[in-house]
Amino acid sequence: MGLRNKKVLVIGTGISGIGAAKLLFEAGAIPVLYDENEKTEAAKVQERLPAGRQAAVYTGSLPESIIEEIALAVPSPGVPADIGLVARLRKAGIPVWGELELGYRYAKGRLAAITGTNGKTTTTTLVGQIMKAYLPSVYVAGNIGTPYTETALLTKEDSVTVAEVSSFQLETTESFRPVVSAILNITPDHLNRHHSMENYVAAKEKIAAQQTKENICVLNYEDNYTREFGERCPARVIFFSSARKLEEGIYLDGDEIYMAEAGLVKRLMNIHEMRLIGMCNVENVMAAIAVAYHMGAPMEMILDTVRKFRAVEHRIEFVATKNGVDYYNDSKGTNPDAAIQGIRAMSKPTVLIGGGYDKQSEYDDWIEAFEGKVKCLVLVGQTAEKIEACARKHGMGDIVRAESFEEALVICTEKAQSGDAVLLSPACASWGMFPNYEVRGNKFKDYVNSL
Ligand code: UMA
Repeated sequence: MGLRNKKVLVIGTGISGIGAAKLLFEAGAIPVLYDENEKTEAAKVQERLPAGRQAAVYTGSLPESIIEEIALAVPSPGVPADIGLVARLRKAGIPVWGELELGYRYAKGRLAAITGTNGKTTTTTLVGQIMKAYLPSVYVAGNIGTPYTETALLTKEDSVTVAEVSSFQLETTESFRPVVSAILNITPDHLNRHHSMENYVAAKEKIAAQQTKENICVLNYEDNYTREFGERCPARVIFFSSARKLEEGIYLDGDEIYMAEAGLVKRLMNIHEMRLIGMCNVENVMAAIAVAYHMGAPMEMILDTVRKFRAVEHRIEFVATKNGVDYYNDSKGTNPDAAIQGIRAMSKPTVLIGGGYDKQSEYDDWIEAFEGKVKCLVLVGQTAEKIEACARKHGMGDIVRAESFEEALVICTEKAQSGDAVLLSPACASWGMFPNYEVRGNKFKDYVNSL
């Protein structure tokens, strides 16, 4: 569909909405911006548009007449695909392309896309660094923080985009077709948005929906959902495994990573050559190697970048040692499964900060993963009560509820003694207390650095 001179409704005026509007201006379309939040100031939204460009901005409610004027709607990732407005648009026969789909339709060059409940930021960042070492025109975009619509405009035929994609974004894709895709793992998350595990898994699998056997989909053999998906995936599947030798694919045997390809087995590296910690990161590295290799990067260049790569910010990130206590920021542990990786990576008695926005998660597996390492659990936010009840059920004794994040920080410092660790790995999103996990993680780091 050509968009020249057509009115396009952009739903949401966060970074994706502004990215989409910029792309639409370039495509000759007429973006109309709408944000459900009545506190959004239209003038402030205008200021974020490119100089000299004007768009109609509606906040709070959208006049019904607009629906009759538009040719396309572009919801932001945070807009659920089943809300009333989106349903009305679909009923009126208006195509709905999510911001990711819009970016995809205008991007040039080749695309590698990575999803998964956990590890996608680390894997995307690593693949991005590898591809940048290899090629001159590489963009890293998507859920990682730079909307895909922003970088799509910059891409050329010889560009490579490495995109982190979320289930929120994949839900509203149609023609999205990466050259190489990857699903790292699927564990319960965002169930309040997707309503069921089945819907969440279906959204993740959309990453490969338009792929064919000419394309590659990298999947985790040790995850039941992704292993099973491998049997019906439309792309050529490359598995990775942290627990068994594979006849074809990338796997861990002892401390060594191997690649089996067309009957040949090649040793790639020892995991102690990596600067990342935790088995989750071994899996991320294996997936990144597979993605980069199938995007054409030479293996020596891939391994060289892996050896130099450090943890991404907010993911089991070492902050500092203060008064003999090691402080780790895992603010990106926004669901129980991610937080399990966080606590597993700890080797000292740990004071743990948990709690935040309620995504209707279950916390049993996370609390079982403490394995006696958590000497005190400090809880904040909407989920504090639910987590406390769950932790008590599992026999956890020292639990403190803090009224604010600041109070939680002070309690941690009081509770931790020399030789202990303090870990912020909340198992919950930051929403409600912070705009995003980065702000939460930075607050933690600022506090630690001020000690
Ligand atoms: N809004 C509506 N109607 C709604 C919902 C939201 O109008 O029904 C409005 C809000 O009032 C707000 C705007 O939409 O003004 C926010 O849009 P958004 O929530 O899509 O946020 P963006 O700022 O555009 O950021 C989005 C992603 N956010 C979400 O998916 C919630 C960012 O992922 C992503 O980095 C960015 O696009 C660029 O691609 C964040 C995230 O938390 C990091 N992702 C989840 C996760 O990783 O678990 C999926």
